[in-house]
Amino acid sequence: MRVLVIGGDGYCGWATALHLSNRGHEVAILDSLVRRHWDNELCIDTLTPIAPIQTRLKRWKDLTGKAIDLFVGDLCNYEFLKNSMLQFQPDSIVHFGEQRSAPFSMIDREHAVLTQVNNVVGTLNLLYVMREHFPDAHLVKLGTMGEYGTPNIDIEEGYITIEHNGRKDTLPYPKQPGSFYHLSKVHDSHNIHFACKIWGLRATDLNQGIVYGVLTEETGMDELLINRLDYDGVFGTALNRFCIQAAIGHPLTVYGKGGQTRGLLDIRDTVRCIEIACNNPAEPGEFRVFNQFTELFSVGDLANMVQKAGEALGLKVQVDHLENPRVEKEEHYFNAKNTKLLDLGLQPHYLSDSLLDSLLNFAMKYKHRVDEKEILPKVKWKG
Ligand code: NAD
Ligand code: USQ
Repeated sequence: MRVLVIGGDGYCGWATALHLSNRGHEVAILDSLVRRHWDNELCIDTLTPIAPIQTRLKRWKDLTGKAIDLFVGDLCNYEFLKNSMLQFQPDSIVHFGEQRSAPFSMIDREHAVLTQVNNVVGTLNLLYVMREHFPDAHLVKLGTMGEYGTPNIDIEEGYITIEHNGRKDTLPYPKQPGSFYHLSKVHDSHNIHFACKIWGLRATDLNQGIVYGVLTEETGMDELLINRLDYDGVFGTALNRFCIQAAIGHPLTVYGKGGQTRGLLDIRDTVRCIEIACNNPAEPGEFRVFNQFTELFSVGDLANMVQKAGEALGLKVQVDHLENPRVEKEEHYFNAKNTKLLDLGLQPHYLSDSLLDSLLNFAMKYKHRVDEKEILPKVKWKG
């Protein structure tokens, strides 16, 4: 299969591009490298020293003999996108290419607008290229569990059957996102759903939970293939951040009470879920939604697990409860379904002592690169 990985220089995209290439697919990466630019603007850097994309790809080719094509440019540039896709002729398009940080989208008006324009316009351009030139291709779009928010009822996979005044229908599950970033994903979902309905496109929206970990079979092959691992208060996510905080002796930064519960998954499962979605395409006209996570944890649970694993390695780990910079429920019901990917064969890597151990050891290896000033959150939802 020919798979175009949009956003293939990023955390999930890089691991996925290599995994698909290793599994024998013809892979191309399309990326504007804007994430590296945002890091520079914010004066932050990944824990790990990531090589330039061209160096990464050359190393991959030298190691495995497998070539990955590269298209450097912006998804929001329609001509560039169209020409790249006409050149590559994808069967599947895996779309990771968005601004993905909730705090980044809440910095100020400019960052909210940038996030929504970048994400919504990029996805809309892609839908139009598909309609004009690739009506049979399968779009595998990265959504987020945060589209649903934290309702007081079970979360289904995309749709819910409702009975109202004696009539019954299956409708899109209600969305209550918690940041302008998460809202951009909801807007994308609506646009993709509509495009499937009117043009007969086929799409899978993967409502992914928080990804943790850094090593996959492929990115671990060589230091030049190393993946990014964000720890800063803007792009760093909960469990990854806690491991790096533990490694440098910084108190773990639980926001508020810590009862915020989310779906999480290992990056080794992210790459596998994408492969499963590509291998089992949606039907023409179908807008299919999978919830892509393997376990539910509260932020407080995650901090306690890292504390325990860190202490077993001889680290002294303190858990702090900071004033919550976000507006979100800190204690709530959360029960989300996630059976569709399991039914298609996903065999999860559950969070284990050995994974925490390896992530903590990894963090300790690169801890000299940590800028402690970037750990505490600086962006507040209420400004
Ligand atoms: P990332 O920032 O590491 O990677 C995103 C990549 O997309 C970057 O390389 C960036 O340069 C590129 N990009 C952004 N806008 C672009 C544009 N307009 N044109 C071309 N390239 C563009 O992010 P990630 O953590 O790999 O996340 C990838 C996707 O997965 C996002 O859509 C995100 O919403 C989703 N997701 C991520 C997580 C997570 O925990 N990291 C969890 C759930 C969902
Ligand atoms: N949190 C802390 N301490 C921290 C960091 C986060 O308590 O140091 C809390 C947050 O307040 C929040 C939860 O942990 O309640 C998750 O925050 P996060 O920064 O780990 O994740 P989030 O902002 O939700 O975004 C991340 C990715 C995003 C993806 C989303 C999946 O950046 O791209 O869409 O996870 S989900 O959370 O399921 O929507």
